[in-house]
Amino acid sequence: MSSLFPALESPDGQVALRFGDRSMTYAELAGATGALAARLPAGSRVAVWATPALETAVAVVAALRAGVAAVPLNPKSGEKELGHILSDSAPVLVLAAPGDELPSPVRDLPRLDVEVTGAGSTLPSPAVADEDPALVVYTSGTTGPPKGAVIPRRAIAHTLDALADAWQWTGDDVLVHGLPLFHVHGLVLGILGPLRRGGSVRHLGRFTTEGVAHELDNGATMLFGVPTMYHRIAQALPEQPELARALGRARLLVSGSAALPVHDHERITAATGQRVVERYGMTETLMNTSVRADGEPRPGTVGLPLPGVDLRLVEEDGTPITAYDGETVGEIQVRGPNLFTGYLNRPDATAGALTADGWFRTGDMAVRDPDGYVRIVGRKATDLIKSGGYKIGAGEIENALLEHPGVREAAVTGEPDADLGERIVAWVVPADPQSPPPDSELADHVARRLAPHKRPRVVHFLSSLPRNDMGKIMKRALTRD
Ligand code: MCA
Ligand code: AMP
Repeated sequence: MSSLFPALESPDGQVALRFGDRSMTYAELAGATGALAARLPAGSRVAVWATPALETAVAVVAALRAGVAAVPLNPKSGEKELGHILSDSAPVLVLAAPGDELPSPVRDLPRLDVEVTGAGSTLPSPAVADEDPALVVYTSGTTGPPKGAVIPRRAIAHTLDALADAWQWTGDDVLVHGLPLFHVHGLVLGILGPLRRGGSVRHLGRFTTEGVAHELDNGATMLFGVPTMYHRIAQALPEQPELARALGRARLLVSGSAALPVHDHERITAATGQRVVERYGMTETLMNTSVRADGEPRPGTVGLPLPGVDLRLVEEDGTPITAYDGETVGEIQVRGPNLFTGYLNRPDATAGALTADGWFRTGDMAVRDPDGYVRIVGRKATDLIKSGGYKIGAGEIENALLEHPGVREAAVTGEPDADLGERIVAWVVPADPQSPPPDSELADHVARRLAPHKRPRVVHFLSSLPRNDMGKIMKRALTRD
Protein backbone atom coordinates (compact mmCIF):
# COMPACT_ATOMS: atom_id res chain seq x y z
CA MET A 1 0.00 0.00 0.00
CA SER A 2 1.12 3.56 -0.40
CA SER A 3 2.74 5.20 2.59
CA LEU A 4 0.60 6.07 5.59
CA PHE A 5 2.64 9.26 5.95
CA PRO A 6 3.51 10.77 2.57
CA ALA A 7 5.07 13.81 4.28
CA LEU A 8 7.77 11.54 5.72
CA GLU A 9 8.84 10.42 2.24
CA SER A 10 10.26 13.82 1.32
CA PRO A 11 10.48 15.49 4.71
CA ASP A 12 11.07 19.19 5.20
CA GLY A 13 11.67 21.57 8.08
CA GLN A 14 8.04 22.08 8.98
CA VAL A 15 7.16 21.27 12.59
CA ALA A 16 5.29 17.96 12.81
CA LEU A 17 4.94 17.41 16.56
CA ARG A 18 5.15 19.55 19.66
CA PHE A 19 4.82 18.38 23.24
CA GLY A 20 5.39 21.24 25.69
CA ASP A 21 8.68 22.86 24.72
CA ARG A 22 9.93 19.85 22.73
CA SER A 23 9.19 19.66 19.04
CA MET A 24 10.25 17.76 15.93
CA THR A 25 10.22 18.72 12.27
CA TYR A 26 9.22 16.28 9.53
CA ALA A 27 12.91 15.88 8.69
CA GLU A 28 13.74 15.03 12.31
CA LEU A 29 10.77 12.70 12.58
CA ALA A 30 11.74 10.91 9.38
CA GLY A 31 15.29 10.44 10.72
CA ALA A 32 14.28 9.27 14.20
CA THR A 33 11.54 6.92 13.03
CA GLY A 34 13.73 5.57 10.22
CA ALA A 35 16.52 4.76 12.67
CA LEU A 36 14.13 3.12 15.15
CA ALA A 37 12.17 1.24 12.49
CA ALA A 38 15.38 -0.38 11.29
CA ARG A 39 15.78 -1.94 14.77
CA LEU A 40 12.30 -3.48 14.96
CA PRO A 41 11.84 -7.11 13.94
CA ALA A 42 9.64 -7.11 10.82
CA GLY A 43 6.20 -8.65 11.18
CA SER A 44 6.32 -8.63 14.99
CA ARG A 45 4.27 -6.87 17.65
CA VAL A 46 5.77 -4.30 20.02
CA ALA A 47 4.37 -2.64 23.13
CA VAL A 48 4.58 1.15 23.46
CA TRP A 49 4.68 2.80 26.88
CA ALA A 50 2.19 5.45 25.79
CA THR A 51 2.95 8.47 27.95
CA PRO A 52 1.75 11.81 26.57
CA ALA A 53 5.22 12.53 25.17
CA LEU A 54 7.13 12.91 21.91
CA GLU A 55 8.61 9.42 22.34
CA THR A 56 5.19 7.77 22.08
CA ALA A 57 4.50 9.42 18.73
CA VAL A 58 7.98 8.49 17.47
CA ALA A 59 7.58 4.88 18.66
CA VAL A 60 4.20 4.36 17.01
CA VAL A 61 5.20 6.00 13.73
CA ALA A 62 8.42 3.96 13.67
CA ALA A 63 6.45 0.76 14.19
CA LEU A 64 4.07 1.66 11.39
CA ARG A 65 6.95 2.49 9.06
CA ALA A 66 8.55 -0.86 9.89
CA GLY A 67 5.32 -2.79 9.28
CA VAL A 68 5.23 -3.78 12.95
CA ALA A 69 2.02 -3.72 15.02
CA ALA A 70 2.07 -1.40 18.04
CA VAL A 71 0.24 -2.16 21.29
CA PRO A 72 -0.13 1.11 23.21
CA LEU A 73 -0.10 0.68 27.00
CA ASN A 74 -1.75 3.06 29.44
CA PRO A 75 1.12 4.00 31.78
CA LYS A 76 -1.39 4.32 34.63
CA SER A 77 -2.70 0.78 34.18
CA GLY A 78 -2.29 -1.47 37.16
CA GLU A 79 -0.46 -4.75 37.34
CA LYS A 80 -3.48 -6.94 36.66
CA GLU A 81 -4.51 -5.02 33.55
CA LEU A 82 -0.96 -4.81 32.21
CA GLY A 83 -0.46 -8.51 32.91
CA HIS A 84 -3.51 -9.39 30.87
CA ILE A 85 -2.57 -7.14 27.93
CA LEU A 86 1.01 -8.44 27.80
CA SER A 87 0.12 -12.11 28.03
CA ASP A 88 -2.62 -11.68 25.42
CA SER A 89 -0.64 -9.61 22.91
CA ALA A 90 2.80 -11.18 23.56
CA PRO A 91 4.91 -8.23 22.31
CA VAL A 92 8.55 -8.98 21.49
CA LEU A 93 9.75 -5.82 23.24
CA VAL A 94 8.60 -2.56 24.76
CA LEU A 95 9.41 0.89 23.41
CA ALA A 96 9.76 3.55 26.10
CA ALA A 97 11.29 6.96 26.60
CA PRO A 98 14.80 6.86 28.09
CA GLY A 99 14.49 7.23 31.85
CA ASP A 100 10.87 6.09 32.07
CA GLU A 101 10.51 3.66 34.92
CA LEU A 102 8.53 0.61 33.89
CA PRO A 103 6.51 -1.36 36.43
CA SER A 104 6.19 -5.11 36.63
CA PRO A 105 5.29 -6.92 34.39
CA VAL A 106 6.31 -4.48 31.62
CA ARG A 107 9.90 -4.35 32.85
CA ASP A 108 10.25 -8.08 32.22
CA LEU A 109 10.10 -7.41 28.46
CA PRO A 110 13.20 -6.58 26.43
CA ARG A 111 13.31 -2.78 26.26
CA LEU A 112 14.27 -0.43 23.47
CA ASP A 113 14.69 3.24 24.38
CA VAL A 114 13.13 5.66 21.91
CA GLU A 115 15.65 8.24 20.79
CA VAL A 116 14.04 11.29 19.27
CA THR A 117 17.34 12.47 17.83
CA GLY A 118 18.21 9.30 15.91
CA ALA A 119 19.00 9.87 12.25
CA GLY A 120 20.98 8.73 9.27
CA SER A 121 19.60 5.26 8.88
CA THR A 122 18.03 4.29 5.62
CA LEU A 123 14.64 2.81 6.16
CA PRO A 124 14.28 -0.69 4.80
CA SER A 125 11.14 -0.95 2.64
CA PRO A 126 9.18 -3.61 4.44
CA ALA A 127 6.66 -5.61 2.46
CA VAL A 128 3.49 -4.33 4.10
CA ALA A 129 -0.04 -4.97 2.99
CA ASP A 130 -3.22 -3.00 3.59
CA GLU A 131 -4.63 -5.71 5.82
CA ASP A 132 -1.52 -5.99 8.01
CA PRO A 133 -2.15 -5.05 11.65
CA ALA A 134 -1.08 -1.53 12.55
CA LEU A 135 -2.33 -1.29 16.13
CA VAL A 136 -3.80 -3.52 18.80
CA VAL A 137 -5.92 -1.32 21.07
CA TYR A 138 -7.45 -2.80 24.21
CA THR A 139 -11.10 -2.00 24.81
CA SER A 140 -13.50 -3.04 27.58
CA GLY A 141 -16.49 -5.32 27.16
CA THR A 142 -19.38 -5.92 29.55
CA THR A 143 -17.64 -8.84 31.24
CA GLY A 144 -14.10 -10.13 31.55
CA PRO A 145 -10.85 -8.34 30.80
CA PRO A 146 -10.41 -5.90 27.88
CA LYS A 147 -10.13 -7.32 24.34
CA GLY A 148 -7.43 -6.35 21.85
CA ALA A 149 -8.97 -4.80 18.74
CA VAL A 150 -6.67 -5.45 15.78
CA ILE A 151 -6.71 -2.35 13.58
CA PRO A 152 -5.27 -2.78 10.08
CA ARG A 153 -3.33 -0.12 8.15
CA ARG A 154 -6.20 0.13 5.66
CA ALA A 155 -8.64 1.25 8.39
CA ILE A 156 -6.32 4.00 9.62
CA ALA A 157 -5.71 5.35 6.11
CA HIS A 158 -9.39 5.21 5.29
CA THR A 159 -10.71 6.85 8.43
CA LEU A 160 -8.18 9.67 8.38
CA ASP A 161 -8.90 10.44 4.72
CA ALA A 162 -12.66 10.33 5.32
CA LEU A 163 -12.24 12.82 8.18
CA ALA A 164 -10.08 15.03 5.97
CA ASP A 165 -12.98 15.15 3.54
CA ALA A 166 -15.60 15.83 6.23
CA TRP A 167 -13.57 18.44 8.07
CA GLN A 168 -11.63 19.96 5.15
CA TRP A 169 -8.59 18.97 7.16
CA THR A 170 -5.30 19.87 5.44
CA GLY A 171 -1.58 20.19 6.02
CA ASP A 172 -2.18 23.82 6.97
CA ASP A 173 -4.05 22.78 10.10
CA VAL A 174 -2.42 22.84 13.51
CA LEU A 175 -4.24 20.59 15.97
CA VAL A 176 -4.21 21.03 19.74
CA HIS A 177 -5.34 18.42 22.25
CA GLY A 178 -4.61 16.82 25.62
CA LEU A 179 -6.00 13.35 24.98
CA PRO A 180 -4.32 10.17 26.20
CA LEU A 181 -2.26 8.35 23.55
CA PHE A 182 -3.34 4.76 24.26
CA HIS A 183 -6.77 5.04 22.63
CA VAL A 184 -7.98 5.67 19.10
CA HIS A 185 -9.14 9.22 19.75
CA GLY A 186 -5.84 10.68 20.97
CA LEU A 187 -3.49 8.41 19.02
CA VAL A 188 -5.09 7.73 15.64
CA LEU A 189 -7.06 10.94 15.18
CA GLY A 190 -4.89 13.17 17.35
CA ILE A 191 -1.35 12.13 16.31
CA LEU A 192 -1.50 10.00 13.16
CA GLY A 193 -4.17 12.33 11.70
CA PRO A 194 -2.06 15.49 11.51
CA LEU A 195 0.96 13.47 10.34
CA ARG A 196 -1.00 11.88 7.48
CA ARG A 197 -2.12 15.35 6.37
CA GLY A 198 1.41 16.77 6.62
CA GLY A 199 0.21 19.24 9.23
CA SER A 200 1.17 19.54 12.86
CA VAL A 201 -0.06 18.72 16.35
CA ARG A 202 0.62 20.34 19.69
CA HIS A 203 -0.05 18.07 22.64
CA LEU A 204 -0.78 19.70 25.98
CA GLY A 205 0.67 16.88 28.11
CA ARG A 206 -2.48 17.16 30.15
CA PHE A 207 -5.71 18.94 29.30
CA THR A 208 -6.25 22.41 30.78
CA THR A 209 -8.48 25.19 29.53
CA GLU A 210 -5.51 27.57 29.82
CA GLY A 211 -3.41 25.32 27.58
CA VAL A 212 -6.15 25.19 24.97
CA ALA A 213 -6.55 28.99 25.05
CA HIS A 214 -2.81 29.53 24.74
CA GLU A 215 -2.42 27.27 21.69
CA LEU A 216 -5.50 28.54 19.87
CA ASP A 217 -4.21 32.05 20.46
CA ASN A 218 -0.88 31.08 18.96
CA GLY A 219 -1.68 29.51 15.65
CA ALA A 220 -3.53 26.27 16.44
CA THR A 221 -6.56 25.87 14.15
CA MET A 222 -8.36 22.77 15.49
CA LEU A 223 -9.22 21.30 18.88
CA PHE A 224 -10.13 17.67 19.60
CA GLY A 225 -11.61 16.65 22.94
CA VAL A 226 -13.98 14.38 24.81
CA PRO A 227 -17.22 15.87 26.18
CA THR A 228 -15.74 16.19 29.70
CA MET A 229 -13.14 18.58 28.26
CA TYR A 230 -15.80 20.64 26.45
CA HIS A 231 -17.88 20.64 29.64
CA ARG A 232 -14.91 22.04 31.54
CA ILE A 233 -14.44 24.63 28.78
CA ALA A 234 -18.14 25.60 29.03
CA GLN A 235 -17.78 25.93 32.81
CA ALA A 236 -14.64 28.08 32.49
CA LEU A 237 -15.89 30.42 29.77
CA PRO A 238 -17.68 32.93 32.03
CA GLU A 239 -14.48 33.46 34.04
CA GLN A 240 -12.00 33.32 31.15
CA PRO A 241 -12.75 35.85 28.40
CA GLU A 242 -9.41 34.95 26.78
CA LEU A 243 -10.65 31.37 26.37
CA ALA A 244 -13.78 32.56 24.57
CA ARG A 245 -11.66 34.75 22.30
CA ALA A 246 -9.24 31.91 21.51
CA LEU A 247 -12.01 29.40 20.78
CA GLY A 248 -13.70 31.97 18.58
CA ARG A 249 -10.56 32.01 16.41
CA ALA A 250 -10.43 28.25 15.84
CA ARG A 251 -11.28 26.80 12.44
CA LEU A 252 -12.86 23.68 13.92
CA LEU A 253 -13.76 22.33 17.37
CA VAL A 254 -14.46 18.58 17.37
CA SER A 255 -15.96 16.47 20.16
CA GLY A 256 -16.24 12.69 20.33
CA SER A 257 -15.97 9.48 22.40
CA ALA A 258 -19.29 10.17 24.13
CA ALA A 259 -22.30 12.43 23.70
CA LEU A 260 -21.79 16.16 24.22
CA PRO A 261 -24.87 17.44 26.07
CA VAL A 262 -26.87 20.07 24.17
CA HIS A 263 -26.51 22.44 27.13
CA ASP A 264 -22.71 22.42 26.73
CA HIS A 265 -23.03 22.90 22.96
CA GLU A 266 -25.23 25.92 23.59
CA ARG A 267 -23.04 27.50 26.25
CA ILE A 268 -19.96 27.23 24.04
CA THR A 269 -21.75 28.65 21.01
CA ALA A 270 -23.22 31.52 23.02
CA ALA A 271 -19.81 32.52 24.42
CA THR A 272 -17.62 31.95 21.35
CA GLY A 273 -19.83 32.01 18.24
CA GLN A 274 -18.43 28.57 17.39
CA ARG A 275 -20.38 25.37 16.90
CA VAL A 276 -18.76 22.19 18.13
CA VAL A 277 -18.75 19.43 15.52
CA GLU A 278 -19.52 15.92 16.83
CA ARG A 279 -18.26 12.71 15.30
CA TYR A 280 -19.07 9.15 16.30
CA GLY A 281 -16.58 6.33 16.40
CA MET A 282 -15.48 3.22 18.16
CA THR A 283 -12.19 1.42 18.73
CA GLU A 284 -13.33 -1.44 16.49
CA THR A 285 -14.69 0.74 13.69
CA LEU A 286 -12.62 3.91 13.92
CA MET A 287 -14.84 6.75 12.70
CA ASN A 288 -18.38 6.14 11.43
CA THR A 289 -20.16 9.47 11.19
CA SER A 290 -19.53 13.16 11.57
CA VAL A 291 -21.13 16.51 11.21
CA ARG A 292 -19.30 18.05 8.25
CA ALA A 293 -17.32 21.28 8.61
CA ASP A 294 -19.33 22.66 5.68
CA GLY A 295 -22.59 21.05 6.82
CA GLU A 296 -25.40 22.13 9.05
CA PRO A 297 -24.36 21.72 12.68
CA ARG A 298 -27.12 20.18 14.76
CA PRO A 299 -26.41 19.76 18.47
CA GLY A 300 -27.46 16.35 19.72
CA THR A 301 -26.58 14.56 16.47
CA VAL A 302 -23.38 12.91 15.25
CA GLY A 303 -24.01 13.86 11.63
CA LEU A 304 -23.87 11.72 8.52
CA PRO A 305 -22.02 8.49 7.67
CA LEU A 306 -18.48 9.27 6.50
CA PRO A 307 -17.51 8.57 2.88
CA GLY A 308 -17.16 4.82 2.31
CA VAL A 309 -18.98 3.85 5.53
CA ASP A 310 -22.26 1.90 5.25
CA LEU A 311 -24.52 2.51 8.23
CA ARG A 312 -27.88 0.99 9.03
CA LEU A 313 -30.24 0.72 11.98
CA VAL A 314 -31.67 -2.69 12.81
CA GLU A 315 -34.42 -4.01 15.01
CA GLU A 316 -33.77 -6.48 17.83
CA ASP A 317 -34.10 -9.43 15.40
CA GLY A 318 -31.72 -7.86 12.87
CA THR A 319 -34.35 -6.56 10.44
CA PRO A 320 -33.12 -3.31 8.89
CA ILE A 321 -35.15 -0.21 9.69
CA THR A 322 -35.97 1.82 6.61
CA ALA A 323 -37.57 4.80 8.36
CA TYR A 324 -35.82 8.16 8.44
CA ASP A 325 -38.34 9.68 10.81
CA GLY A 326 -36.30 10.87 13.78
CA GLU A 327 -38.26 8.43 15.93
CA THR A 328 -37.72 4.75 15.15
CA VAL A 329 -34.93 3.49 17.37
CA GLY A 330 -32.59 0.72 16.23
CA GLU A 331 -29.08 -0.57 16.85
CA ILE A 332 -26.40 0.99 14.67
CA GLN A 333 -24.53 -1.47 12.46
CA VAL A 334 -21.64 -0.37 10.25
CA ARG A 335 -19.63 -1.88 7.41
CA GLY A 336 -16.74 -0.55 5.41
CA PRO A 337 -12.98 -0.11 5.11
CA ASN A 338 -12.90 1.58 8.52
CA LEU A 339 -13.52 -1.70 10.39
CA PHE A 340 -11.04 -3.66 12.49
CA THR A 341 -10.11 -7.20 11.47
CA GLY A 342 -11.09 -8.84 14.77
CA TYR A 343 -10.24 -9.27 18.44
CA LEU A 344 -6.83 -10.77 19.10
CA ASN A 345 -7.08 -14.41 20.22
CA ARG A 346 -10.87 -14.10 20.49
CA PRO A 347 -12.50 -15.63 17.38
CA ASP A 348 -15.65 -16.19 19.47
CA ALA A 349 -15.96 -12.50 20.33
CA THR A 350 -15.12 -11.47 16.75
CA ALA A 351 -17.80 -13.77 15.35
CA GLY A 352 -20.31 -12.43 17.88
CA ALA A 353 -19.59 -8.82 16.95
CA LEU A 354 -20.09 -9.26 13.19
CA THR A 355 -23.08 -10.45 11.18
CA ALA A 356 -22.63 -13.12 8.49
CA ASP A 357 -22.42 -10.40 5.83
CA GLY A 358 -19.86 -8.30 7.62
CA TRP A 359 -21.85 -5.68 9.52
CA PHE A 360 -20.39 -4.72 12.89
CA ARG A 361 -22.89 -4.57 15.76
CA THR A 362 -22.01 -1.38 17.65
CA GLY A 363 -24.44 -1.81 20.55
CA ASP A 364 -25.33 1.89 20.17
CA MET A 365 -29.01 2.76 19.75
CA ALA A 366 -30.02 5.60 17.45
CA VAL A 367 -32.64 7.24 15.26
CA ARG A 368 -32.15 8.88 11.86
CA ASP A 369 -33.54 12.29 10.93
CA PRO A 370 -35.24 12.65 7.52
CA ASP A 371 -32.01 14.04 6.01
CA GLY A 372 -29.92 11.14 7.35
CA TYR A 373 -28.40 12.80 10.42
CA VAL A 374 -27.82 10.16 13.10
CA ARG A 375 -28.91 10.82 16.66
CA ILE A 376 -27.57 8.41 19.29
CA VAL A 377 -30.15 7.82 22.01
CA GLY A 378 -28.59 5.14 24.19
CA ARG A 379 -26.65 1.93 24.45
CA LYS A 380 -27.81 -1.68 24.40
CA ALA A 381 -25.63 -2.89 27.28
CA THR A 382 -26.24 -1.36 30.69
CA ASP A 383 -22.98 -2.95 31.81
CA LEU A 384 -20.86 -0.59 29.74
CA ILE A 385 -20.09 2.75 31.34
CA LYS A 386 -18.67 5.81 29.54
CA SER A 387 -16.86 7.99 32.04
CA GLY A 388 -14.72 10.90 30.87
CA GLY A 389 -14.90 9.36 27.37
CA TYR A 390 -13.38 6.08 28.57
CA LYS A 391 -15.40 2.90 28.02
CA ILE A 392 -15.39 0.79 31.16
CA GLY A 393 -16.99 -2.63 31.68
CA ALA A 394 -18.93 -3.17 34.90
CA GLY A 395 -17.72 -6.79 35.00
CA GLU A 396 -14.00 -6.01 35.19
CA ILE A 397 -14.57 -3.61 38.10
CA GLU A 398 -16.80 -6.11 39.91
CA ASN A 399 -14.10 -8.77 39.54
CA ALA A 400 -11.46 -6.40 40.91
CA LEU A 401 -13.68 -5.43 43.86
CA LEU A 402 -14.31 -9.10 44.68
CA GLU A 403 -10.56 -9.57 45.04
CA HIS A 404 -10.60 -7.17 48.01
CA PRO A 405 -10.81 -9.12 51.29
CA GLY A 406 -13.39 -6.70 52.70
CA VAL A 407 -15.84 -7.34 49.83
CA ARG A 408 -18.29 -10.26 49.83
CA GLU A 409 -20.46 -9.24 46.88
CA ALA A 410 -20.24 -6.37 44.39
CA ALA A 411 -22.23 -4.84 41.57
CA VAL A 412 -21.20 -1.85 39.46
CA THR A 413 -23.41 0.64 37.63
CA GLY A 414 -23.02 4.00 35.92
CA GLU A 415 -25.01 7.06 36.90
CA PRO A 416 -25.28 10.47 35.23
CA ASP A 417 -22.50 12.92 36.05
CA ALA A 418 -22.38 16.48 34.72
CA ASP A 419 -18.58 16.42 34.34
CA LEU A 420 -17.79 12.81 33.40
CA GLY A 421 -21.00 11.95 31.55
CA GLU A 422 -21.36 8.92 33.78
CA ARG A 423 -19.66 8.11 37.07
CA ILE A 424 -18.89 4.62 38.31
CA VAL A 425 -20.94 3.51 41.31
CA ALA A 426 -20.06 0.40 43.33
CA TRP A 427 -22.69 -1.45 45.35
CA VAL A 428 -20.90 -3.58 47.91
CA VAL A 429 -21.92 -6.16 50.48
CA PRO A 430 -19.01 -6.03 52.94
CA ALA A 431 -17.46 -9.21 54.31
CA ASP A 432 -17.86 -7.76 57.80
CA PRO A 433 -20.97 -5.58 58.04
CA GLN A 434 -19.61 -4.03 61.27
CA SER A 435 -16.53 -2.61 59.58
CA PRO A 436 -16.85 -2.12 55.82
CA PRO A 437 -13.64 -1.04 54.07
CA PRO A 438 -13.34 2.75 53.56
CA ASP A 439 -14.61 4.01 50.16
CA SER A 440 -11.19 5.41 49.31
CA GLU A 441 -9.55 2.05 49.96
CA LEU A 442 -11.85 0.35 47.46
CA ALA A 443 -11.25 3.13 44.92
CA ASP A 444 -7.48 2.82 45.37
CA HIS A 445 -7.69 -0.97 45.10
CA VAL A 446 -9.40 -0.73 41.68
CA ALA A 447 -7.12 2.11 40.54
CA ARG A 448 -4.03 0.06 41.45
CA ARG A 449 -5.17 -3.20 39.89
CA LEU A 450 -6.85 -1.82 36.73
CA ALA A 451 -6.47 1.92 36.08
CA PRO A 452 -7.34 5.14 37.96
CA HIS A 453 -10.16 6.05 35.54
CA LYS A 454 -11.85 2.71 36.38
CA ARG A 455 -12.10 3.45 40.10
CA PRO A 456 -15.57 3.82 41.65
CA ARG A 457 -16.38 7.43 42.43
CA VAL A 458 -19.21 6.44 44.78
CA VAL A 459 -19.52 3.36 47.01
CA HIS A 460 -22.79 2.22 48.62
CA PHE A 461 -22.79 -0.55 51.23
CA LEU A 462 -25.77 -2.89 51.30
CA SER A 463 -26.73 -5.90 53.40
CA SER A 464 -27.55 -7.89 50.25
CA LEU A 465 -27.83 -7.40 46.48
CA PRO A 466 -31.24 -7.73 44.83
CA ARG A 467 -31.29 -10.96 42.79
CA ASN A 468 -33.88 -12.64 40.60
CA ASP A 469 -34.97 -16.28 40.87
CA MET A 470 -31.96 -17.32 38.79
CA GLY A 471 -29.62 -15.58 41.25
CA LYS A 472 -28.72 -12.86 38.74
CA ILE A 473 -28.20 -9.40 40.22
CA MET A 474 -31.05 -7.04 39.27
CA LYS A 475 -29.06 -3.87 38.74
CA ARG A 476 -32.09 -1.72 38.04
CA ALA A 477 -33.40 -2.55 41.51
CA LEU A 478 -30.26 -1.31 43.28
CA THR A 479 -31.11 1.36 45.81
CA ARG A 480 -29.47 2.41 49.04
CA ASP A 481 -30.47 0.42 52.15
C1 MCA B 1 -7.04 9.98 41.07
N1 MCA B 1 -5.89 9.65 40.50
C2 MCA B 1 -5.52 8.49 41.03
C3 MCA B 1 -6.51 8.11 41.98
N2 MCA B 1 -7.42 9.06 41.97
N3 MCA B 1 -4.46 7.72 40.83
C4 MCA B 1 -4.35 6.58 41.54
N4 MCA B 1 -5.25 6.17 42.45
C5 MCA B 1 -6.33 6.90 42.71
N5 MCA B 1 -7.20 6.48 43.61
C6 MCA B 1 -5.16 10.45 39.49
C7 MCA B 1 -5.47 10.12 38.07
O1 MCA B 1 -4.60 9.14 37.58
C8 MCA B 1 -5.22 11.44 37.39
O2 MCA B 1 -3.85 11.68 37.23
C9 MCA B 1 -5.72 12.42 38.36
O3 MCA B 1 -5.61 11.78 39.63
C10 MCA B 1 -7.14 12.84 38.08
O4 MCA B 1 -7.90 11.67 37.88
P1 MCA B 1 -9.34 11.66 37.33
O5 MCA B 1 -10.19 12.39 38.30
O6 MCA B 1 -9.74 10.30 36.96
O7 MCA B 1 -9.16 12.40 35.99
P2 MCA B 1 -10.01 13.54 35.43
O8 MCA B 1 -9.36 14.84 35.69
O9 MCA B 1 -11.41 13.40 35.88
O10 MCA B 1 -9.96 13.20 33.89
C11 MCA B 1 -10.83 13.75 33.01
C12 MCA B 1 -10.28 13.59 31.59
C13 MCA B 1 -10.00 12.11 31.37
C14 MCA B 1 -9.02 14.40 31.47
C15 MCA B 1 -11.33 14.12 30.65
O11 MCA B 1 -11.18 11.37 31.68
C16 MCA B 1 -9.55 11.80 29.95
O12 MCA B 1 -8.40 12.04 29.60
N6 MCA B 1 -10.44 11.26 29.11
C17 MCA B 1 -10.16 10.90 27.74
C18 MCA B 1 -10.63 9.52 27.43
C19 MCA B 1 -10.37 9.14 25.98
O13 MCA B 1 -9.42 9.56 25.34
N7 MCA B 1 -11.22 8.29 25.45
C20 MCA B 1 -11.11 7.83 24.10
C21 MCA B 1 -11.60 6.41 24.05
P3 MCA B 1 -3.28 12.63 36.08
O14 MCA B 1 -3.99 13.93 36.28
O15 MCA B 1 -1.82 12.67 36.33
O16 MCA B 1 -3.68 11.96 34.81
S1 MCA B 1 -12.97 6.29 22.94
C22 MCA B 1 -12.31 6.18 21.44
O17 MCA B 1 -11.13 6.25 21.25
C23 MCA B 1 -13.35 6.12 20.34
C24 MCA B 1 -12.74 5.59 19.09
C25 MCA B 1 -13.88 7.54 20.07
O18 MCA B 1 -15.01 7.66 19.58
O19 MCA B 1 -13.16 8.50 20.34
P1 AMP C 1 -14.69 2.92 22.65
O1 AMP C 1 -15.21 1.53 22.60
O2 AMP C 1 -13.97 3.28 23.89
O3 AMP C 1 -13.94 3.19 21.44
O4 AMP C 1 -15.97 3.82 22.65
C1 AMP C 1 -16.88 3.77 21.59
C2 AMP C 1 -18.22 4.20 22.05
O5 AMP C 1 -18.20 5.58 22.40
C3 AMP C 1 -19.29 4.10 21.00
O6 AMP C 1 -19.79 2.80 20.87
C4 AMP C 1 -20.32 5.08 21.53
O7 AMP C 1 -21.12 4.48 22.53
C5 AMP C 1 -19.46 6.15 22.19
N1 AMP C 1 -19.32 7.36 21.36
C6 AMP C 1 -18.27 7.74 20.61
N2 AMP C 1 -18.49 8.94 20.04
C7 AMP C 1 -19.73 9.34 20.44
C8 AMP C 1 -20.54 10.49 20.21
N3 AMP C 1 -20.11 11.52 19.47
N4 AMP C 1 -21.76 10.53 20.78
C9 AMP C 1 -22.21 9.51 21.55
N5 AMP C 1 -21.47 8.41 21.81
C10 AMP C 1 -20.25 8.32 21.27
